[in-house]
Amino acid sequence: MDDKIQATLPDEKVLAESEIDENFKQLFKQLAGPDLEISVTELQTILNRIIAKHKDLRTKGFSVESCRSMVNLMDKDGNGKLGLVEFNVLWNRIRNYLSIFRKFDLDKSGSISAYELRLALEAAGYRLNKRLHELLITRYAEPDLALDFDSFVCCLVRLETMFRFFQAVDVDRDGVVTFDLLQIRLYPSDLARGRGRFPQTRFDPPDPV
Ligand SMILES: [Ca+2]
Ligand SMILES: [Ca+2]
Ligand SMILES: [Ca+2]
Repeated sequence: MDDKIQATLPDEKVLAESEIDENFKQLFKQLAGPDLEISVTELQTILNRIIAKHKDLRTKGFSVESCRSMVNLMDKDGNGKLGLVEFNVLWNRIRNYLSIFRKFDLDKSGSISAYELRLALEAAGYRLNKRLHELLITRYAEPDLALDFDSFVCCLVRLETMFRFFQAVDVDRDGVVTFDLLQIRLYPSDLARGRGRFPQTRFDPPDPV
């Protein structure tokens, strides 16, 4: 099997505060409370309230750990919470993941099997090798080797963030990133939080697990 790991992802719209529609802003205000920031536990409450309405999805709910991991991945300004713009990006991703989940849950089991995951990721633009697929299953699947909805979301948030980060720094798209001081200055929060592994001159996409 081809060992190359690639992703062809559509550009992600990161809307500025002024571009986000009023309904979403109102929703955000209710969810975020007076500090206008969504904390890890607020995110957990929100997501679990949403999935409770979708009875066709298999899940034991989003754990604090998975919500913390998502906040860390989406927290661009590094304040440990999600502001309006950051939450809008996550919200749009989750909506997209929900429709992918439904579309590729071919046997309507409410979960995503290893086979369904492969098809879903391919449709989403990822070409992963066998080893990475196995790693994802090991990391995110239940004992029956299928992913619950919450694990699927966490898996895709991580995968997408890693690949977008990689593409953002791989400006000449040759699959190899050479870090220089300028690039490091552009992504200080990523580096500070130790996202990925950074060998001295080359950066290959890290295993997103
Ligand atoms: Ca809050
Ligand atoms: Ca933030
Ligand atoms: Ca299924």
